[in-house]
Amino acid sequence: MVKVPKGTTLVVGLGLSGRAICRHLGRLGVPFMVADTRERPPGLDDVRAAHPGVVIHCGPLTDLDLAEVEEAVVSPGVDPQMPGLEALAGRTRDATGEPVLVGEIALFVRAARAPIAAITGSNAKSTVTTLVGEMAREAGVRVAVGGNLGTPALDLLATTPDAELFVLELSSFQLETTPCLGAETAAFLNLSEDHLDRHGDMAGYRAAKRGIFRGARHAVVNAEDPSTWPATALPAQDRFTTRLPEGDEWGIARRDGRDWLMHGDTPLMPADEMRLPGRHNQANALAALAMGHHLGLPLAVMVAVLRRFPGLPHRGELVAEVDGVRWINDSKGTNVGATLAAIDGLGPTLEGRLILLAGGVGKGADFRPLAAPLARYGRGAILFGRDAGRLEDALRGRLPVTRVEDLQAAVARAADIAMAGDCVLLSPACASLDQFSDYQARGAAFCGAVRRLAGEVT
Ligand code: UMA
Ligand code: ADP
Repeated sequence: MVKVPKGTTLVVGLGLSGRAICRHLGRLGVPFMVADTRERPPGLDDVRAAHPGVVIHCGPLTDLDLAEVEEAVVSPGVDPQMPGLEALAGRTRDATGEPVLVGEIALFVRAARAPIAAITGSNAKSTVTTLVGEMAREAGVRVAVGGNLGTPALDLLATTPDAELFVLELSSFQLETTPCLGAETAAFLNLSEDHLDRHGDMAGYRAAKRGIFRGARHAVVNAEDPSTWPATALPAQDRFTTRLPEGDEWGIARRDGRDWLMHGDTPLMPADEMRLPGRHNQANALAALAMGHHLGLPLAVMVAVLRRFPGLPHRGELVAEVDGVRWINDSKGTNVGATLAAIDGLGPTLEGRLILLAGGVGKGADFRPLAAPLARYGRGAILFGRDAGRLEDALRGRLPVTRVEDLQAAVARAADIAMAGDCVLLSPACASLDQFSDYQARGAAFCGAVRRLAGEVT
């Protein structure tokens, strides 16, 4: 047994968040040690060099004696129920009464001196987070943007010490270990199946996400998705919808033959002047506008950002058009809800002409909701990766389905069957970790394969 000494904080995980937690505790002068369940975790050499003398335990957490640990700060990828940690459940710190087991965001809340705009949801978090950040920056606010999006929240405290606003994308993993976020504005965008392998069921997943509202002054919720609504009313709340707005909702109305983004009765901008395509992105824009409005950002500035924002890489990104076939990289479509949005966004112009490339780690999801839209819009589905068999079971008989070994083979197969006017969409409905380091690597592999194809053709 390795004893964690009295008064010592335990950092669990040596990934991006774990290293940021170590840097933060180092800056505060808090005594800490580190543990990771893996034999050779990714940040080992980095942490050894940055924090000489700090004890690092690699291996099962059941090897640790946590009887006197001051606080355990776990990384988002670490399940708080994991063997070795379960004994901490329900334990509180004598000094503060806070739970002994928390995550990185709890430390962030304690240290942050500027308001927080926080965004969660099964999908569209990164897009809305980036939009709100861009809107604030363009309005002259000193803003720091990060969280699940990439830069760990705790690093923002050091990189932007004079921040006037923090815009954070937060995952269910991060919210689960945050006792009270206290956001100035908190958005819960949508809920569809994801991470059931970790949260057990939809109720557990939803409860974790709803944590975004703890201590919030203002909520932004999806009028069409009651599962995003807070359990108890907050001081202020805005609702967005892709339908005609009721009351002062943010919504869409048809005026003079065009769809307009609206706030209640007030037209804001024609939806087709946004660079982001599709109905789902109009919902994302409305959520960002509602948050920005609450933060006091000028409408003209927000609209200008929506006019120019091209979208993030790997989210419905057009890679190339080869011989009349469009190839689209939606590698960030890592769950069924995201892939449905991508298909629905493209589908109506593509009756029978969509070829979907999907597969990877399904995280326990039910793939059957993909069957009906694919039967309508799809020419075929090409499946790869660990859960290709489960996808095939869900789609069999609804459209032609082919199983291949990997993404390279899927691209080659798609090139064989695609005809001019078709669209090949990589939107895997799965995580990438069986065959890639992350969704970016998967998207980059797809883009590379498509560009090679384009090179061979031209
Ligand atoms: N791990 C172990 N043992 C450990 C610690 C981690 O096996 O002791 C494994 C985890 O199970 C996981 C991997 O290591 O498979 C990484 O986990 P981590 O918590 O160390 O991850 P970080 O590198 O800190 O990255 C995390 C987020 N990752 C996760 O939540 C899994 C990143 O979101 C985020 O960008 C980063 O913090 C900065 O805040 C990625 C993600 O996939 C993009 N998020 C999920 C999503 O968006 O769906 C939630
Ligand atoms: P997140 O950070 O939540 O994963 P992103 O902004 O990165 O969200 O988008 C991820 C994927 O979600 C995109 O690739 C797209 O397919 C899908 N998506 C975007 N907007 C929406 C929406 N409003 N509803 C459902 N899916 C969406």
